[in-house]
Amino acid sequence: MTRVFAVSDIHGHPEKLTAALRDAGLTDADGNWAGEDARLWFLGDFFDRGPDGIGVLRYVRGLIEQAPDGAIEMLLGNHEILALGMRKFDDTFVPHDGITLRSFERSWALNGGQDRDQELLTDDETDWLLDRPMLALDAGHLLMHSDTAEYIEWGDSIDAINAAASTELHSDDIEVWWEIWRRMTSRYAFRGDGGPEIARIMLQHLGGQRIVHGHSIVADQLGIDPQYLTDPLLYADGLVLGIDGGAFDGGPCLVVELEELTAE
Ligand SMILES: [Mn+2]
Repeated sequence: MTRVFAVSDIHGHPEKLTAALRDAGLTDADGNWAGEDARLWFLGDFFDRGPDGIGVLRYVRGLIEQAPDGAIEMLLGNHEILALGMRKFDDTFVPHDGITLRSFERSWALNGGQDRDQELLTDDETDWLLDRPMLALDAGHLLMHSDTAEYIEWGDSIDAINAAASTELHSDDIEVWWEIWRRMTSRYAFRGDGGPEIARIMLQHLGGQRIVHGHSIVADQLGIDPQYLTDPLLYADGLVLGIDGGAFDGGPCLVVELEELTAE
């Protein structure tokens, strides 16, 4: 049976990613793909906070070339939207009703944007990122970057959501882009008393038996320092798996094998 893995929120730390993939047996001692027919999902946030988002992107694209077609896929995170929005719109103000000044440059600076990533990002890399999806389903797992229900604002199926978001990402409207960034930056939808019900509704609409997400650091949810985290967190009545180890904040890069789940 094909083994399926997910990793998220590498945030500019390629050295943590390469070590974690090697430990999981997905790459060899030289960092080359050794996962045979395993599948590996990146759940977004290559960029910002840590120093070398470009290094993460280039390493992953190299692995994709080495692996069989479709073995490695990447979903977009909010920090891809932020990095691409910064590149596209820079300090242009976003029109809105409030009194604060809004721009991608301001949000990018506030959220750990790195000058070097902006300087090195190529047109080819930008085009590739713009064609990545938001959501996927594999081995009974609904895969997404952010722990938010706002994805369903784009549509009522994975394909509809990916298509609608892709159309918006290919627009030049800053207000459209800002709304994508806002949606993907929301979080904690599956925590608390109402969390399991939100998760259940997402799974009913989009498919899968369990949601897997990054974006919100698992150690924060447990009230521990990220350096002590060793495992992902299953919560919301077992319907949701959080895998963001907090790599930029002293935590591990978790490469998580997903068990095969089948419909009841
Ligand atoms: Mn994120």
